[in-house]
Amino acid sequence: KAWTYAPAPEAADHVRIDPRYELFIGGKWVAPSSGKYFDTVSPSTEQKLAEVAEGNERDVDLAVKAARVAYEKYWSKLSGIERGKYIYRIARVIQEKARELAIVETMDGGKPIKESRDVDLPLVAAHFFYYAGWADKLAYAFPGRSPRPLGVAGQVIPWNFPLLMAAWKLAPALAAGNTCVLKPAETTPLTALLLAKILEECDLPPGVVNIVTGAGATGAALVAHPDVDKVAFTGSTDVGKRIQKALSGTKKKLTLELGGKAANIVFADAPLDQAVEGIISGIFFNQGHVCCAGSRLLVEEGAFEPLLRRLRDRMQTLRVGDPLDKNTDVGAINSKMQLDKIRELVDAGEREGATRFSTPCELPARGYWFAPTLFTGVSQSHRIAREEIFGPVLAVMTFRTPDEAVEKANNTMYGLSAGVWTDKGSKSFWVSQKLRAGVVWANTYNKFDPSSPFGGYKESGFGREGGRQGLLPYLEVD
Ligand code: TXE
Repeated sequence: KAWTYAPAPEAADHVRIDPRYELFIGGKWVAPSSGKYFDTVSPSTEQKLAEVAEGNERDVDLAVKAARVAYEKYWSKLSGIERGKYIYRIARVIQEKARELAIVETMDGGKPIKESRDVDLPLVAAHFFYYAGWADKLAYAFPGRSPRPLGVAGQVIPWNFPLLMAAWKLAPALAAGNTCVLKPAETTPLTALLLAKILEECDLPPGVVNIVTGAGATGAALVAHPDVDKVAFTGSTDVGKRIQKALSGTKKKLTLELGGKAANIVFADAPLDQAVEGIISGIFFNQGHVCCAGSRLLVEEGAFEPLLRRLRDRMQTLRVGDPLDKNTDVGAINSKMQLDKIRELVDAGEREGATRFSTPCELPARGYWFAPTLFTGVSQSHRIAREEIFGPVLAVMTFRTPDEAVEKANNTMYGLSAGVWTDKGSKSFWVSQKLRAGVVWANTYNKFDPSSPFGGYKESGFGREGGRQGLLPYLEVD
């Protein structure tokens, strides 16, 4: 099989990536005060795409000040209808530029173009459209109460859905009347910077949204800034815990969306062909870089053999390779660091005695790749059954009764999502009531909608994003 390493020519025609990006502060492109830049690299080619400003404490301070001025002088005084108009405009321009944004997302992050084109970008636009609609209806959202914005939101996002996470953070914050400082992840800063250009094109008043790129230290400076009123973080459970500690005793409101180790539970009466598709998309979508990935498959014993046979057959058809190729199912691992983490956990799985099966495929010599993998013979104490791998690796276990399925599914420190596959509606309701997870999908997986709240139980975090509930973290509701 031939692999293409460079962007397909038709894709490259549709994007313009500047050689260098500055910080977006107070509506202007500002050089970082340290004078330092870092490279953002395509994980599928290891080619440098651009250099990006490394923001430090001083830059964060400038951005928070710009956001404060914009909040006091302008944004908080604007009517909901006017705020909504800006947000609708942003949604429309995102739709117009969806193709370019999808290609850049794929080049910078490694996800297959068919996902960035058909999932990420439509959802990004949908989030802005959805929250634009709430901007003038806050009083109806909370009848008899008086919802007020909090002020300046400091938002730190990860690299698995770079533009979608920016939309999840910015759209509700702006609709609720807050101004924002956003810190994108260091491996995927480009689409947030293209979004800044879209905000300029939409004439969003200066300072309403500021984008400060950089690594973890930039994020730490942002969440620690004394004039930030609200912190929203999506990322690792470790960093989330550190932020929670740092913020305790301050005035800041906090929401955390952290890791997961979701169980996908398949009963023997489930439509197995349909379940196979849900299991495959549940774990291999976006190379498994998904906080709600269905990374533990729990199968009722009677269905184990037929389901595993179908799963292995289906895994052989997955196409791994150039993410810009429209036929690719599984793209590149986002970074060398993430690849090392996946390898370490897979090695641990083999050492601990689980049986490995991987899609037979020839991986490109350059770039970061990992073949879709499943483990059988997994016990609950194995690291691959307990730790978030955040890669295309599925741990398969079995159960005999619905009670045992629930007990195993809940046997994790996480509680973000789960899936249930059964022909019986009553069983899916019974199981989903017992699962300690923020989202439960029945006979489907990875379905997202801006009107649907998303968020975790236990160490998967707290607060909800999406829906009317997604407005709450950005409002003081008296
Ligand atoms: O996450 P980090 P990493 C999980 C997943 C992955 C692991 C490590 O298991 O393998 O975390 O990924 C910023 N203060 N998830 O190391 O470091 C950082 O710059 C403030 C699950 O990339 O948490 C980036 O913008 N900010 C998850 C963002 O936090 C800090 C998505 C996330 O990076 C910071 C990502 C600090 N002290 C990883 N340190 C999900 N829930 O979807 C780093 N950052």
